[in-house]
Amino acid sequence: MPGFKEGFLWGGAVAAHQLEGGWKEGGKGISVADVMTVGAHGVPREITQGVIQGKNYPNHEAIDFYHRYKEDIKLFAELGFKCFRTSIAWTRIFPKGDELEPNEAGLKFYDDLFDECLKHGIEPVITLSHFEMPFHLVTEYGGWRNRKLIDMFVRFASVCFKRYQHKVKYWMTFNEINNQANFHEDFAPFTNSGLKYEDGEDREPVMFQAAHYELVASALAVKAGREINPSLQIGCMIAMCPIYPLSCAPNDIMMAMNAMHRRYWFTDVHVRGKYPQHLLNYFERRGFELDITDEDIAALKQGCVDYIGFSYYMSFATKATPDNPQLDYDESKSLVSNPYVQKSDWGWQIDPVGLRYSLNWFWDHYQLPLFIVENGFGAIDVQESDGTVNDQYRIDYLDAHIREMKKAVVEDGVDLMGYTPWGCIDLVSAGTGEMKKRYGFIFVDKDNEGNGTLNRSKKKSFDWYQKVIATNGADL
Ligand code: P53
Repeated sequence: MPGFKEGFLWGGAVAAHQLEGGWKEGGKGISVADVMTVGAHGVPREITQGVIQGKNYPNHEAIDFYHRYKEDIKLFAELGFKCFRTSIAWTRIFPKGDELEPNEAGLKFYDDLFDECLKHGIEPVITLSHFEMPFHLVTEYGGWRNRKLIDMFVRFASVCFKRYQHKVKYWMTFNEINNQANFHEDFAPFTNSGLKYEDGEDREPVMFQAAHYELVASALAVKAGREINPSLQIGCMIAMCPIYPLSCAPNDIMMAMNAMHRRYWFTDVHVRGKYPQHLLNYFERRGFELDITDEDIAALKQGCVDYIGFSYYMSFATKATPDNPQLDYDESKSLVSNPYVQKSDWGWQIDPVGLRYSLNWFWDHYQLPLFIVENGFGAIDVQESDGTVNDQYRIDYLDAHIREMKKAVVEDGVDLMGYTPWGCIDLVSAGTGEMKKRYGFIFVDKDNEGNGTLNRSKKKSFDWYQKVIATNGADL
């Protein structure tokens, strides 16, 4: 029976700031994640002016992977992982971000981590910037609203490519770069781009400017990476939540199309090396005058990505309304509930078919290899008195998504490189900072207040996923 290709990259995904801890060890600097407190569903994380004593900053210790990674990688090996996606904490390599020379202790940590993976036959898959840029770049430079960050990022990327080129083949530049399409809230602009808005500031053009500098930085990094070692594979990373029309009313269809334009133009620039005309027309209509130079335009063309990495958790829906004659998309207002799907406890719409749809959407648009680098079910797990966790709901979620992913490959002919479910070991939630929103196959004994032994144990889904990998997805 046809299925996933040989060498399919089964694995799991995490990000440095969500599991490492050791926030001051080995010369590490303070990152944007280090100044975010714990929140909850409906309670945003507070972004503080530096680290304030007495506040609960869950990323400071996280799950202490910094000291326990050997034990954790052993468990990943037992699961049968072919790859492990994590990020390099920028602040371990350049603690403030604007240094000219990297921090050797930070570089050494990732050398050891990657060696440990390779020892177990696990290939590292690395994101360069995953919501953890140096906080110093926020306070001193205003984050990515400043063009100077381009050189700093490219320096960081080049140091990493040079140092790890023989250990890491698969790279991604900016995690979920398109989250900031939701610029009315504070979370995504800060985590994507280190943006803190002034009161009353027109947020939208600032977001487009920051995203532009990041896209140029990404393209220059891709170019630098190819010059360092042409065998490196460098991709982008997009948060895919396909936006459906609520009905077949023609204006609902157009509204959904516009919404897709506004959330996914980032992929056009990464893949095709130029801005889509609809966006240039939008800038003009809105009177946005952005700093986009001829050199930038040339750079974008020279740094097109090799593959598209994306996360998929949920789908969205939208509809046209009379107060919005241009059918403009505002992510904080334009989304509606989809009556055909269920929601998680955090309100995320569960839609396995949407994954097949997304794979086809990317493939039809771009014909580049695709890599599902995040997918998963954040849920409250209950550990029984004997230590077991019966997370059948997680198995059901992942099973349904893998079945749809298989149809996309086998029936629709999509070129899929691999699948790395999110938070393969329980970690700190990015959106809420909670430990309680768990994704793992491996349970970590720690709660929202930071109590617990940090002990690791296998959940029911551990055995299930082990079998999925062992049979290359034949046994679901
Ligand atoms: P948490 C929003 C929408 C889709 C993905 O998220 C998102 C977010 C931000 O919360 O983030 C990605 O932890 C991100 C990971 C994150 C994961 O999805 O809020 O790349 O860092 O942990 C899950 O449940």
